[in-house]
Amino acid sequence: MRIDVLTLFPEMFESPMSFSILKRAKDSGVVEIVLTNIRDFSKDKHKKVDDRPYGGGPGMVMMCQPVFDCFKHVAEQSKEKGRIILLTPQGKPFTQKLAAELANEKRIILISGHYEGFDERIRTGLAAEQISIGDYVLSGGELAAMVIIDTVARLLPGALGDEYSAQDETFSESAGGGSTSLTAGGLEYPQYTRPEVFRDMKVPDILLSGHHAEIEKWRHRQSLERTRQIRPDLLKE
Ligand code: 6GU
Repeated sequence: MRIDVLTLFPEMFESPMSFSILKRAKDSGVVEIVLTNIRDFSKDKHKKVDDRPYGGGPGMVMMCQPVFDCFKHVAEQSKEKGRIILLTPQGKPFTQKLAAELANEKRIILISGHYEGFDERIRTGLAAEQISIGDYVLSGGELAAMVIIDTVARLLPGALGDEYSAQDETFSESAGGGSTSLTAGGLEYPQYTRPEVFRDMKVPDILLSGHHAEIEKWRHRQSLERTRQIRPDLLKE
């Protein structure tokens, strides 16, 4: 899969992509991530990319020219049109389901804004869909783009190494990984590892009992109870 990112801050992406699963997915060619700096396409003599909003109001708005020219340059690098996605708090919510859908694409093009937002003609002119990663405001779309890249990349075939994929099979009902916290639409049950007792806190007896059927039942009950307490909205679905 090819993921293009149009951004004013390509350097922000370096560290998250240099570790763990994302690094391996990149190194093994499962995913190709291409960062392009929008500012390089500004035709303004001061490389301006934002301006004051018509009608007044606070903040600055991302201008059409640099984004349209940057997009044209990026689009032409591959025959694949791809899904064109604008990162904004006004977008549809990013979910595991949407991540799975994006993981089926050959290419996605993420456009990260900064400042108060994008000139509306960027969305309409590029026929971009808008995605938000949650109901809070980030100072830019870069962190949102990284969240999407990480979530999508780990779903690609071959992205998770052997030690992970083996676990995935054990928990085949989970939303996509041994380390996921979502189990069949609810929250994950509590996990423990060695030692059996740490500072007087003991691992539940049931987990040491070897009764696999009972352990499964316990985990299911724990999962349901946690979901009811913390995320009742997930049970209504
Ligand atoms: Cl995609 N962008 C910004 N700036 N803030 C957000 C967001 C995106 N998703 C949630 N908050």
